[in-house]
Amino acid sequence: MLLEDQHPDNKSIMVAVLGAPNVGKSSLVNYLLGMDLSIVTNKPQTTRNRFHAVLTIDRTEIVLVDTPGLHKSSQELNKRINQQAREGVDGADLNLLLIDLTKDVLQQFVDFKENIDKELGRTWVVFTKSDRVEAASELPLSMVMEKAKLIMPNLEKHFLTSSKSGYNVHLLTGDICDEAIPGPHFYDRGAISNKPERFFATEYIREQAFALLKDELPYELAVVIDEYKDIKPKPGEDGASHISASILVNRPSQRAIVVGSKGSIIKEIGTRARKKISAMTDNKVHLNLHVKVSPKWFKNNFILEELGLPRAQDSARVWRNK
Ligand SMILES: Nc1nc2c(ncn2[C@@H]2O[C@H](COP(=O)(O)OP(=O)(O)OP(=O)(O)O)[C@@H](O)[C@H]2O)c(=O)[nH]1
Ligand SMILES: [Mg+2]
Repeated sequence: MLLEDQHPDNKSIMVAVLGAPNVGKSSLVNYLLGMDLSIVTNKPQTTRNRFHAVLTIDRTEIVLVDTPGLHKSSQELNKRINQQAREGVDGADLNLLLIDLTKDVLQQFVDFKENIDKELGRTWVVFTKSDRVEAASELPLSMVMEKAKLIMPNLEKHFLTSSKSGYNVHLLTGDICDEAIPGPHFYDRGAISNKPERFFATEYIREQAFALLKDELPYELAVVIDEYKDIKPKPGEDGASHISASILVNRPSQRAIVVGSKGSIIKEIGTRARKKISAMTDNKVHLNLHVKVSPKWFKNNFILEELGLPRAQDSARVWRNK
């Protein structure tokens, strides 16, 4: 629904942020937004749901669509995560295809074309992590682009960036603004996402679990909210959010690891997540965390839908022969 009473000079653009897992999509979204909204870890497949992150510069609204990293997998959870990424391009005016300079660059174009499995509209290439490559500004990126266009002919220009140092991100922002289309904004001024605070609360808990746990465990856990109550401030008393959440794991042995010795790990996850939720909501937060064994939750349609991951409509077509 469009907002009413809009300024006649308003412009808007929707930009899908795409690429393989771990290339730096969420880091770029956060840098552009100027806040740590999207979760970032050093592990691939951190982002599971696509969402809008909204940034307004003067009269221009940029709606960034953060998406999960596209990858090959025949597992139900990953198929649904991939579907989130594929649907992220629907309605986008522009796509940013992020390519990690620390990995095989051309292979990323080949893999992306195969995994996205649909025609993309206008697409710019954003080479990421320039700070991790020696003499990055001397890389023959124009030559790389010529080869990449043989794989994906609709690629337009490219940028060499770092979300760590901010290198060239302002150029990207400026060029995106230049492409914005005159017309009304989709979001109220001040709105930063289409997802509610409770979504980000689960994300911040999962982010800390990803950071503190290793091996396959991060991929076999999920977070669901059991209760989220906002208590309004009273005279002389601050308001607070009371949140109860469950970390779902696949096996009892995983429960013991997430809880940790004398509850040390779950306590640390809770402390770190609470700080981040509190910063986001600008409110005091009471966070109650539990660990629940929910065998094969990642194959359970009911739980996957609750996690915002509906069944991939075309999974049969996309994943045949794989
Ligand atoms: N040095 C450096 N590291 C970066 C940069 N951008 C991202 N990273 C790191 O790369 C890792 C992955 O970053 P994310 O932003 O989570 O990547 P993503 O593409 O969103 O990953 P998924 O959500 O798993 O698809 C993290 O450890 C980041 O800190 C960058 O410009 N420079
Ligand atoms: Mg991400």
